[in-house]
Amino acid sequence: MLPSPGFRHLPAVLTDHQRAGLQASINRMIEGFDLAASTAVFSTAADAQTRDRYFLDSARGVSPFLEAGCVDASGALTRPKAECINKIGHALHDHDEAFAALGRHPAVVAALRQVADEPWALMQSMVIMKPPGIGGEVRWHQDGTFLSDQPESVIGFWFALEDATPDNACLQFKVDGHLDPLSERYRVEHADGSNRFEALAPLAWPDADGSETRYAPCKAGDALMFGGRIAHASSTNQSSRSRRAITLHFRRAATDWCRDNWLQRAALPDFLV
Ligand SMILES: O=C(O)CCC(=O)C(=O)O
Repeated sequence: MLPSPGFRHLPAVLTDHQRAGLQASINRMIEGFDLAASTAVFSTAADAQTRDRYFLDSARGVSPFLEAGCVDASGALTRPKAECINKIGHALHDHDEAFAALGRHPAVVAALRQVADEPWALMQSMVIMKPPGIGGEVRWHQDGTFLSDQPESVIGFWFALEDATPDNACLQFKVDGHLDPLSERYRVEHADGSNRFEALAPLAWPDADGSETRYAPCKAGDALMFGGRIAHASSTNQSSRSRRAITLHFRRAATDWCRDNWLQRAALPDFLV
């Protein structure tokens, strides 16, 4: 296994034109969503099995996930559509040209090749919407918990589509978190859809006093690159400023993708860079 990297700030990766193209794609996706199906899944009345199936199927599609508290008792949205969406995942690069181009962005490919000069496979793409006033917290986690290969190689990229600061919930990292062991793995038994977290090693998330936390503010167009072990999080967006971002997760193409990862691309062709 290669050493798991910490985080790197890559300034000005996206031009204004590229950002506008990605935003236009996202806005088209949102316009096209019929949220009736999603509100049923995210309403408090939905059962866990329905929710789990929706999540597993999103590995191959372009699926909206709703913010908590956005659906009222009658199943209606309580805010404008775009403000009710927490994230969109998880195979946008297989369905949208702008996202496919982002996966092949020369700065991304060059950064991956610096880690290992060999083909990489893009496994997951996601939009994190973080709408103003409601965008939900992303709790401390290690990406390797949810995306696992052998030997471990997962690397994430996070692209700021808008300025991101501590005020509007920019990403935060655990100081030296890349040196930590992987604390747990999320395993899915695809035959029956059951899932569980397997504890691997004790790990403390950063203290609430902020002494072990490093904020990673970004200008619109900047990117962050980080390995699968470094714990990261973001708070609720309580500001009046939106904080849209895109994440991509790659692995070295030569590794084995774990069969009990929740994310299985099944018949989708490999996306190699
Ligand atoms: O954008 C965020 O706030 C969180 C993203 C994240 O944690 C991830 O992609 O793993």
